[in-house]
Amino acid sequence: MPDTVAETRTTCPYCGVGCGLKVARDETAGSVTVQGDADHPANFGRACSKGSALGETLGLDGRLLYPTVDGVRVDWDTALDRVASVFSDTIAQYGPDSVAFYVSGQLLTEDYYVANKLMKGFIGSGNIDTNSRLCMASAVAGHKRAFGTDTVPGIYEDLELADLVVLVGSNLAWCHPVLFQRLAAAKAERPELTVVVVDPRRTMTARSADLHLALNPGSDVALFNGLLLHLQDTGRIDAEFVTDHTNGLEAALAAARKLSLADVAEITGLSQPELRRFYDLFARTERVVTGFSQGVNQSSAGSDKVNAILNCHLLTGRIGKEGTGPFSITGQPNAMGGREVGGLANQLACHMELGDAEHRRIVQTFWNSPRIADKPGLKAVDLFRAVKSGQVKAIWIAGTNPADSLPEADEVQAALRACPFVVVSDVMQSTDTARHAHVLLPAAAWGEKDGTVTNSERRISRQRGFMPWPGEVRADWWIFAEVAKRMGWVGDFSYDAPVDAFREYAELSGVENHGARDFDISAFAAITDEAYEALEPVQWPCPAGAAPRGTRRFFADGQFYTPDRRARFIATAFRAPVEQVSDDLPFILNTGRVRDQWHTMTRTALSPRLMGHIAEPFIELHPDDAAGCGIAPAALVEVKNARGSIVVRALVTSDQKRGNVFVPLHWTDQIASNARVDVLVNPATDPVSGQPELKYSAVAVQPFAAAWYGFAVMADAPGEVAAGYWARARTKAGWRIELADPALPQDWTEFARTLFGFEVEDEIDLLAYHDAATSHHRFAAFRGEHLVGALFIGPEPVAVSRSWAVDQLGKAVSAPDRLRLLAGRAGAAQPDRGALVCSCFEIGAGQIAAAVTGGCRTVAAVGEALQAGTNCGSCRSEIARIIDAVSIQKAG
Ligand SMILES: Nc1nc2c(c(=O)[nH]1)N[C@H]1C(S)=C(S)[C@@H](COP(=O)(O)OP(=O)(O)OC[C@H]3O[C@@H](n4cnc5c(=O)[nH]c(N)nc54)[C@H](O)[C@@H]3O)O[C@H]1N2
Ligand SMILES: Nc1nc2c(c(=O)[nH]1)N[C@H]1C(S)=C(S)[C@@H](COP(=O)(O)OP(=O)(O)OC[C@H]3O[C@@H](n4cnc5c(=O)[nH]c(N)nc54)[C@H](O)[C@@H]3O)O[C@H]1N2
Ligand code: SF4
Ligand SMILES: [Mo]
Repeated sequence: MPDTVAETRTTCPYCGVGCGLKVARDETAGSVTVQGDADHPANFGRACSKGSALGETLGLDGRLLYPTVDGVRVDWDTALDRVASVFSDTIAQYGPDSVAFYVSGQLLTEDYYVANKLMKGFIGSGNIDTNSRLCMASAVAGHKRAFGTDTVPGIYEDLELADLVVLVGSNLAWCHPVLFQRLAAAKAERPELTVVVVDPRRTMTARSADLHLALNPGSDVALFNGLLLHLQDTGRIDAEFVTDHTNGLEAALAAARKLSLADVAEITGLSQPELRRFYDLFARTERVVTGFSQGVNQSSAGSDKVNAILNCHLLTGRIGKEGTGPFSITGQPNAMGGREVGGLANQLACHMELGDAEHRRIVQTFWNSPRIADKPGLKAVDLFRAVKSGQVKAIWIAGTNPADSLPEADEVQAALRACPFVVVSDVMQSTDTARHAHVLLPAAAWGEKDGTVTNSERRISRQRGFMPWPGEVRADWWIFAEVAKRMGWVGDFSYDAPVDAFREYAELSGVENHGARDFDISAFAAITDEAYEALEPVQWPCPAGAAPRGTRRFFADGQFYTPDRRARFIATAFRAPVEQVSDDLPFILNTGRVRDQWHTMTRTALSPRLMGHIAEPFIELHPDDAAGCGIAPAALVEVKNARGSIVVRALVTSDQKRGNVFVPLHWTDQIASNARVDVLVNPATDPVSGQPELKYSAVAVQPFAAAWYGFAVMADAPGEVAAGYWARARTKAGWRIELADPALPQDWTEFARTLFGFEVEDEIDLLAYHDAATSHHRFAAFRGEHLVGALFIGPEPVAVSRSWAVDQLGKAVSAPDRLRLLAGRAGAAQPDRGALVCSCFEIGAGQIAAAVTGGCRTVAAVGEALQAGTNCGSCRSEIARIIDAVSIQKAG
């Protein structure tokens, strides 16, 4: 390795798998390469497409670099004084509950701890909630009801050691790709390992499963209640475990008995043979792991769904043992850490409860704080309603983008507009939330900041900085601490470095604990600066006195954290989702993620590779529904209900059930004209957890009446876009944009110049082709030899090969080829690459299909021929799907 290359071991900032990464930064070239860390026990060297593309997201394009107040750049003192004084004045005038923080599972533990301490222990309000309310709250509530505490009993290895893995409401292949790869590798080695996927959609994960149960959305409680009864009635139970270590079975069984198998079949939409097959499989397999994620949590019955699953594991005693257990798969890199520090409005730090007077005493004494919140604060959805109603008058949002990610998102925007004082800490200048901020605070980003995160298997890992800090960015913990000091609590927030907060937090976890609370990392209470710097990934608990390795699994001994140390069965009765479809709103809107984007795309959209996978917001709908609504494949669709409407591209597929549609949550106003799906989403919440029902809203769909459609590539960012529909994406050499509008522009040439952002004096050679009869218009713009823009317009969705057009940008094009380019056809010598499948080697669907036609029949063979799927492996299931599709075509 050359001298100028520095290597850093750190942790991925995306999903809750928490992969260790090795980053090599060439200080001379300024380039960064990222690969999986072979020594990290979460991933053993693997990394998915998003982790591998991190190097492409580290530029300063769009970064927020300086504090601003009312849009004007100021120095830090001015900004911090402003935040502290407005918060202090508001509290003085209206009381502590008139202010709030809304934070994020993407903050580091140290940031989170400091923010939570300030709000709950010093301001004295419970009004700090986090985007984990949208993500993990139902899992937390379910765990607490059953175990007395929010404990994930198992570890990743259990998925590999199990004989049956049931994935409920989890698209593991796309959302936790490295954990999925570990599972796939275990299955390849032991084909008897059976995978069942419970998801209304046929996802990439479902395609790879032995059994896919495409249940009706919202019906999981009925499915698992049926399973509980089956286990009981066939005697497949651990009677000793139930007698010695649990309470409440009778009530749970009584609730489950309300439905017969026929009722369960009716509610879930699954056939009785399908149900029996699943129930038998579960009953006769001892080593079962049930992994669950947002199809479970994001529901008005989320907590009951969680407990219905936990009930089945308690009845069979399949918990805490190798290869068994319920497993809540966490979303964000520090979703778990946020739960530990008590970021939710009803918790205190270190798994202590705001509602428990003893816990309040312990924490207040330790913090030596003037007051401590004595009641839970407002939960996310209610919090923003309170902002709208004026009850909350100052809000500080850090590391999350609620204008896009909360249900009823236009109401959230209205709340932010109405709020007298909005502070936003972010790493990006322009987000849909930041545009409402009175004070914008520039945070240090991944690669700059330092601290710890905890992954889905309770493993604490270090994120380490390796980049210089640009502009005047600061660490989130520092920003919160500086405001706290300015509010008068100087001594209580004098941390010099994240390690100071970490030590304090570790110490608190051990105070008056003695095994009474699961979360204990007091072994680190006196960790030295050097040891923190060198900290290896470690699973909690790590109590003081014990070797800091941690116990690997919880509950093997049957000891839970309830007062009588027994686990609790919870009686769960099936309830239908809150919002129902009707003649006017006949479709159930499901929402979620795609493989290569992260939430509101503030970082993943910077990567051309990641944008190459799916470059446009879309709606998946069943072919019959599409036909019934007059929607052709690739047409634009308006999706709407009383809350609002969006416009997205139709992806017609039988992977959807009839009557169900799916739209990803990712696209925002920064990237598309009108595709914020949360505008449509129902704000109903689970009564126990407060988690919103993000997966079930009623909508109508109809064709978006476009007079014309367009597609363009351009070297510079699009100028003014005079079109009702647009969606843009970065490419290697510039940008691509999809366009459409109900009205024709006056003059296409003018339209093209404006779109490309050309000034009159620019020396541009603009070639045009018009076919008045067919209403096709094409433009190609050259600066010297080089193509700097191409625009294709037609009355139908434009059929030009996107990958080909993207590849032409920036190329020198000779005169004869310019005409071919205008024709928008790939030359014979340039086969169409098709939509990007393998982000790592940039291999498209067209190339893979060609390889399959040429004889490659397995994923491995495609890998050998094209390299596709041989690096991060995130696309292997998509390659398999193409092999299937092409083989069927050939056979047919
Ligand atoms: N690529 C990518 N990965 C990510 C993220 C990302 O933004 N992009 N975000 C991370 C975060 S924060 C999270 S929380 C996780 C989420 O990870 P997942 O929960 O796996 O992802 P989702 O796509 O939100 O939803 C999972 C599935 O739930 C299904 N579902 C909907 N309704 C129901 C139902 O009623 N019952 C059942 N059983 N299933 C249902 C949906 O069809 C969907 O396929 O992903 C993490 N990983
Ligand atoms: N319809 C629908 N809605 C959903 C979901 C769904 O499945 N369907 N899923 C929900 C779930 S599970 C989640 S987790 C949320 C996620 O939703 P959000 O949290 O709103 O989404 P992100 O895009 O991750 O927002 C993170 C913000 O923090 C900024 N940021 C990045 N790094 C840092 C940093 O170090 N410090 C600071 N201060 N800021 C930083 C980013 O630029 C970005 O603006 O969405 C929820 N909303
Ligand atoms: S699976 Fe991918 S996104 Fe998740 S932590 Fe690992 S590399 Fe990051
Ligand atoms: Mo999440």
